[in-house]
Amino acid sequence: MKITVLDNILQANDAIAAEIAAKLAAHRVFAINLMSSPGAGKTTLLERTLERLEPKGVRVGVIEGDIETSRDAERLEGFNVPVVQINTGTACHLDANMINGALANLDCSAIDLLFIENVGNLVCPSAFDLGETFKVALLSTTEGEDKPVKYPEMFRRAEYVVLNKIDLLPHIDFDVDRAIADGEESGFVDIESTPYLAGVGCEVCHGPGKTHVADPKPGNIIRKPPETTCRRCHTPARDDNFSYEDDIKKIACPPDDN
Ligand SMILES: Nc1nc2c(ncn2[C@@H]2O[C@H](COP(=O)(O)OP(=O)(O)O)[C@@H](O)[C@H]2O)c(=O)[nH]1
Ligand SMILES: [Mg+2]
Ligand SMILES: [Zn+2]
Repeated sequence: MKITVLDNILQANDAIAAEIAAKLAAHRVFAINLMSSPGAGKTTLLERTLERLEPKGVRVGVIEGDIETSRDAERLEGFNVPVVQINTGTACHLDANMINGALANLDCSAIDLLFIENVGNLVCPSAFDLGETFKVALLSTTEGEDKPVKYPEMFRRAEYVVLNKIDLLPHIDFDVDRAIADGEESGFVDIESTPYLAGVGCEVCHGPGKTHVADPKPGNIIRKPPETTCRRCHTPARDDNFSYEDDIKKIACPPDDN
């Protein structure tokens, strides 16, 4: 019964989101729904972005979503952009109905780009379409590299993910490659995105899993990567059952070759 109710809420939301999308398209407004956990740096990113867009003459509008206060809207006061603050009260996400209300206070014919700063929360904001052009999820290094894998919907539904606070990388234990790779089927993505994982794990035997499944040529297969290679991914924290001697047999290709 509960599931039916939730479906209805999301359906009603999607209908309003579709109207918003049509309205924005009619005014040629590009809209970005900015989502992250609290404090990941959404407002800071907006500040830095507005600094850069203002001299270029891009006409920007902002909708700020917060449970309480208009502090984020106040931070943008120095910029010559219209800002509408939504206070959600107890709601932990923005929905399309709230955006509809905010748009009544924003002249869509006077803007080219609309930023919507969602409520800081890695869970439900991703479920509520707002009629945006793109969803952008921010992940900051101080949150830990496991957040994409623990909150998969947020990072799966976002068209773009921005990794923020990279200036802090030298001071904290955050593995950029793993943050990116955890969202992928096979870990290794490509040499630019995940250089650390190149030649690690199953990739060492046959390249990225997806590629191998599509074209399982036996050429270029390394039969037995050294244990140190495997242990770069199969750390005690990630895989406490890992046994090099047993597990190496499972990835042999063909299987009886090891
Ligand atoms: N070191 C560092 N701090 C940042 C960065 N971006 C934001 N912050 C800080 O993180 C805190 C939260 O930022 P804020 O923009 O309010 O996050 P929001 O809650 O997602 O809007 C503030 O103290 C910012 O100064 C960054 O790239 N590096
Ligand atoms: Mg903010
Ligand atoms: Zn919520």
